[in-house]
Amino acid sequence: MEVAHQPSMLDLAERASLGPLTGQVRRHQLSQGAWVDHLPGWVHGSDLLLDTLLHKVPWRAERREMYEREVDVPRLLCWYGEGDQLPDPLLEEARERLTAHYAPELGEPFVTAGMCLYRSGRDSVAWHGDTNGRSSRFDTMVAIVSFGTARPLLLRPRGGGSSLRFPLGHGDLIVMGGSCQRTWEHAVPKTAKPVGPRVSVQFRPVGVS
Ligand SMILES: O=C(O)CCC(=O)C(=O)O
Repeated sequence: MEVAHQPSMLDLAERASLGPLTGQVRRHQLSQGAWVDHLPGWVHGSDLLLDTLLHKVPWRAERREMYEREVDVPRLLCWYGEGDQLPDPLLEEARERLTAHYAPELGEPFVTAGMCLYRSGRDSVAWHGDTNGRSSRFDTMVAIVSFGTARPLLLRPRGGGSSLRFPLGHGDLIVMGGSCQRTWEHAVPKTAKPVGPRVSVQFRPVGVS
């Protein structure tokens, strides 16, 4: 995948590694039983991993129906299901560490890894909740680790209200939990600014997408 990318001067580790979660993740309580945990810079040396993700992931372009027309989905995608080997061992470690940290609340492991590549500011995802499967009726968690240029993830209550903004890139972690997928929506808007690529890795329990 040829996407121009300039490494961050703030993240020049020689090897990618994960920082601690306990005592570092900050929880934001939202309304209606939703919450968001946030930890900037969880992955140290995240730009090394960005390169691997850009080159090793078999990115796919998708099309979808909109207003009776087929249009390009404005980002590239890849899905790693249960048992699929992830493109870098650090991602396997991240999934294990998240499973261990959230086990008392989640009660099941993070299993799948959805990946999105935002090639430039023209790529985006519109307001939505991850409500396919069990998350349409039950509380769950979606943990997102971001690589590359920070792009804002916006969150707002379903049905309207003011939004929260989390700039996510360079190894940042966000976990959407509780009723967040049912009662809140999230989006990554387009930007006219000249931005580099961002890869989002979303870990979910089985049956949630
Ligand atoms: O880019 C992100 O981190 C959000 C991705 C997302 O909302 C999704 O794929 O459902």
